[in-house]
Amino acid sequence: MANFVLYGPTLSTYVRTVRMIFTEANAPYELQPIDIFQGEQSAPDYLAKHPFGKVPVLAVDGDYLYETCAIAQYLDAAVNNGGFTPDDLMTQAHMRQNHGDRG
Ligand SMILES: N[C@@H](CCC(=O)N[C@@H](CS)C(=O)NCC(=O)O)C(=O)O
Repeated sequence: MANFVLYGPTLSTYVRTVRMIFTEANAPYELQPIDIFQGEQSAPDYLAKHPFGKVPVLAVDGDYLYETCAIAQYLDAAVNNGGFTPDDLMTQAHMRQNHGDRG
């Protein structure tokens, strides 16, 4: 299995979405807290991982993914054989629709 590092604070609902997938799939990962109240997401080394300075970021064997929906879709396939993704296309679309960005 790949080496996963999740960047972000545990108080973030977006970060929690990704943590729930790891937990439900019983897949190991490392959590790297990012203090968004101290502006750590705006540091140059973090912006190299996420050009818009948001959390979460998922590192997969040193390659970086951002946007929770993209991370969730990748992770479900990578560690859970797509078990969290409905077979029905319309249901899939509603699942992704409900995760739309509100901020
Ligand atoms: N569209 C992004 C939204 C992520 C997002 O808004 N994260 C918030 C924390 S919950 C954040 O990074 N806030 C810090 C900031 O905006 O500087 C995603 O789906 O990952």
